[in-house]
Amino acid sequence: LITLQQAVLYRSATLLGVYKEADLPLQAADMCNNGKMADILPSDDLQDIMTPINLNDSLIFAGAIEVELQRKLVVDLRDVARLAPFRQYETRSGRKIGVRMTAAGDYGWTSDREGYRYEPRQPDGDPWPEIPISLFEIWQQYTDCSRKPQCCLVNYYGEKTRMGLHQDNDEADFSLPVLSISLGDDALFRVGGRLRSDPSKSIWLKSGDVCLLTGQSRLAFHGIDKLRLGSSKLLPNKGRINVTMR
Ligand code: MD6
Ligand code: FE
Repeated sequence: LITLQQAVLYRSATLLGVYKEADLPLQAADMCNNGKMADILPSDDLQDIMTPINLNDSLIFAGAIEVELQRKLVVDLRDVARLAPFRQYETRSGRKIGVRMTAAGDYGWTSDREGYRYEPRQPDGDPWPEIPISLFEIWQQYTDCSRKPQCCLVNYYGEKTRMGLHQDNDEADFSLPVLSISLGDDALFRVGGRLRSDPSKSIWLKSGDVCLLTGQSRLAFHGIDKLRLGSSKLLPNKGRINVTMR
């Protein structure tokens, strides 16, 4: 677990605080995981069903979501994309990010020449659509966290799209997990440690896999090195969707 000092350090770097208690007094951290820290996940029920792969303390539930539900998630994500189209954002330096992104929930992740941040509105001023219930149910099942995720980020990877090593550290409370769902083509996922230079391990994430960054791995550097384009039949135009809730 991160020390308090580290937490304060990370918090000062927070842009717009997701899970900021002052903004959301009804969502106190102790509502999560029945008052326990959210580091001993998943719920007991789930551990009976499936043992996750532990990759540098990230937890990977291989094949967690069956094909029928994967299809339903894609349908629901199309509805999200109708209200909040996938966009190609720029970084502060003006470089175009290869992954196309949209979001649902109270906040979406955006980036432009002013940098990246969580925003309560889309770049065109519209609010983000609601997080589909189908996705929220997966959050509930795998995190044992009674709080709703405030941001559901949806990333689309086409041919040759990568995601550089990064930490998910713009949230206000790192005792809460980040859950990811992979849909479509296989992707080579790399997870290291708290430092960019820490040794890393890799695994091919497949359609229907659920991955949790929680506890020791919550602030681990991670990224996507490459795709196996066309390895899945789920998305008619190939590619991969990764959904992360936090
Ligand atoms: C991806 N995943 O799978 C990138 N972040 O396309 C992430 O960036 C990620 O898998 C936080 C938690 C789990 C993840
Ligand atoms: Fe991430």
